[in-house]
Amino acid sequence: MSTKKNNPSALNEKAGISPPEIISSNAIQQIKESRKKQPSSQELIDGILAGNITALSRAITLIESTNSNHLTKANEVINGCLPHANQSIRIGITGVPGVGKSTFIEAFGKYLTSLGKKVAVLAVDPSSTISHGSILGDKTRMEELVKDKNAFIRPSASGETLGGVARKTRETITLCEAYGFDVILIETVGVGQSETAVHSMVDFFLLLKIAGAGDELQGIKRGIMEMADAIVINKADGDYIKKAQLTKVEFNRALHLFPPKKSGWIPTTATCSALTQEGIDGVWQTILDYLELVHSNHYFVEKRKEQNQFWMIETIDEQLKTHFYNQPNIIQLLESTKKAVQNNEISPFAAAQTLLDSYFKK
Ligand SMILES: Nc1nc2c(ncn2[C@@H]2O[C@H](COP(=O)(O)OP(=O)(O)OP(=O)(O)O)[C@@H](O)[C@H]2O)c(=O)[nH]1
Ligand SMILES: [Mg+2]
Repeated sequence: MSTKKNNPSALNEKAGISPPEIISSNAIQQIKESRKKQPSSQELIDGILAGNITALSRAITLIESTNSNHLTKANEVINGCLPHANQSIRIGITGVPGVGKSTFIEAFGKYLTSLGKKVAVLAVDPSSTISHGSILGDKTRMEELVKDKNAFIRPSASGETLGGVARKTRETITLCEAYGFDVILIETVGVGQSETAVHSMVDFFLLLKIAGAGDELQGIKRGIMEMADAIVINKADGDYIKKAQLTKVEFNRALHLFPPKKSGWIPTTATCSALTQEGIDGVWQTILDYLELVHSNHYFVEKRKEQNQFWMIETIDEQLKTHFYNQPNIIQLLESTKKAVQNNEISPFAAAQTLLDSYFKK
């Protein structure tokens, strides 16, 4: 090893060429320092409450982490933020791919920041685990909002299950509220169960549609329409204005067939163009009207209380399931039992019972 000094290896650094800034020893030292200094949960809480966006991002990363060591710290941060949360308006936005959700959020978000509001944009997209983020993954449709200092955009957490992704978003809301965001927009894709999850974490649920396409074409299930507090027909511009208005009337008629909502709110329909921003202010006015009603009849507070309970139970369900499926003996037994069930050697119920018995006995 002592010969190393005289070794004329090509790998040795040549005199006269200084390394580029990015790998200079100074920069490396800085990176090492910042890695060493993992902020404590109290530092993160203080940072979030002081409006430090780096602290917020780091805390969200902690929530999203699958490392079980991070769980305690994440919970400490959430608990520390909780007394300062609950002050925002949470709005869920859904609609099938291509309906214009991202463009709408860009226009709506910009409108809100122009009113002096601080806006956070989150997403619930369980497919992001597979596709690495289909919604909010590309921020290209939110070019302006990304640059806005009063806006914060965070793509969907990638978890293995919808439950996991949804819980993480739910916890992220708490942090965003403690930070001081006035409006939290949560985007989801108009298919599958993610709508139900988002519906149970927001105050107002907005369904985006486009003119001309029938319900089947738009792939929207009746249940999603039933959840909506407003249906907005997007892309009402150019040649589509008339068509959009007709579609609006149709949806209005359809909405009357649904049972009345517990909130006392009668869902509204409107048209807008995320592209020209026509009608965007009207959507905000509708939300303000809604808030006025649900504050005066106390539904707002009641719904949030119910949602808190719901998320407690959901989290228990989720964690129990995760714990069950991660037991080595269950993993093993599950494989062989699955085959037995497929071959009709044992009934699905008896098989489930065997697995559960094995879980509870250990
Ligand atoms: N004419 C018109 N086009 C629009 C409007 N809003 C969105 N678009 C266009 O519709 C296309 C899809 O818009 P996006 O905002 O990406 O739609 P999305 O719902 O976010 O789609 P996914 O992220 O794939 O789910 C883009 O080409 C937009 O430019 C609108 O109000 N009018
Ligand atoms: Mg999008």
